[in-house]
Amino acid sequence: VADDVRIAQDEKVPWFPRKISDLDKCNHLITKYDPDLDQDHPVSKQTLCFKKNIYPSIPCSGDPLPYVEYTPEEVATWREVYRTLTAIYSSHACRQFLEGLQQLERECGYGEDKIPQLRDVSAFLKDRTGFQLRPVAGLLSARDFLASLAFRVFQCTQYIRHSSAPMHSPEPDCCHELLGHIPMLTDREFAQFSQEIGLASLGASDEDIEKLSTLYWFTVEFGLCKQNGAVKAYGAGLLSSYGELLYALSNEPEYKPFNPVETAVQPYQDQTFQPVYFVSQSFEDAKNKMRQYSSTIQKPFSIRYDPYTCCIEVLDNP
Ligand code: HBI
Ligand code: FE
Repeated sequence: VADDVRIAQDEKVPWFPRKISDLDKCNHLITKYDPDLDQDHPVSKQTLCFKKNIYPSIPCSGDPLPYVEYTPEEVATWREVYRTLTAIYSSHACRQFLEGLQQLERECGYGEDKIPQLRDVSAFLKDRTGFQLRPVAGLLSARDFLASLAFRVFQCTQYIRHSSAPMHSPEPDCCHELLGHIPMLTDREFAQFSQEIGLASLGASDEDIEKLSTLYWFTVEFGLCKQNGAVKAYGAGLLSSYGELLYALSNEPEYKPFNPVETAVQPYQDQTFQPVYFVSQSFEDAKNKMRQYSSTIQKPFSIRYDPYTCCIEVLDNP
């Protein structure tokens, strides 16, 4: 209690979740595309229904994730995305991704004929790496999104892009989550890397959140890594985009070695392909570099995650 009071009084420290149920308060959506106003980005009726009705009422802990009945049109969109992407994974995706996807196909019902249900995928991940999914209605603020990673919770959209543009989605949808992110989250080293970005974000200043977002962008979303002398993709934004996956591994873009201090201030945008990609030597190397970087973020306290209680312990800096 004393800790709570002290930190609450220090107005320089933004609020952050201490226990997993606090994630119910990490639900600040960012409206980038308002489907009512932006006619260039059609969304399905079901997406609208998700966005407007269902999600605000789903608590983080407790009720099982809802099963969704997808329409035949939606399954057709999934099939096209699945077929197109799986055709190039073996040459373009990193080993951990391929192994994860294989396990999901064998043990979690992944395939082109049906859209995997978040409830099943969440249970599968929980067994592998302790990650669990939480349905979300769209883009969250960077602070809320990163905070959930600290608890090994991945906030995940459950609706699918519009059928008129199966290979493109301006916002995350379940194709991006299920094909881009989930296979990587079955890997222990990568899961730990993801959680550590989240832990670094708790109570960080807006400026540090901005840098951590950028690091997240160039690793978890658009990261490349060296494997057996070749460059492979591990970023979910690449692994869920046929066009950019081909482009990123062509000889057109610039590559730089992953180095958090430099990567954190690299400008980026989400409207076209990235002009530069960062290449890690391995996840272990990326994790060590990120840990070193995080230790330089100034906070008036330090934190520790207690895996038994899934709570954050706050410790005073000596
Ligand atoms: N919200 N739902 C959702 N999914 C994301 O991948 C996501 C987000 N909000 C912010 C974000 N990603 C990144 O741009 C980083 O800022 C963390
Ligand atoms: Fe993503």
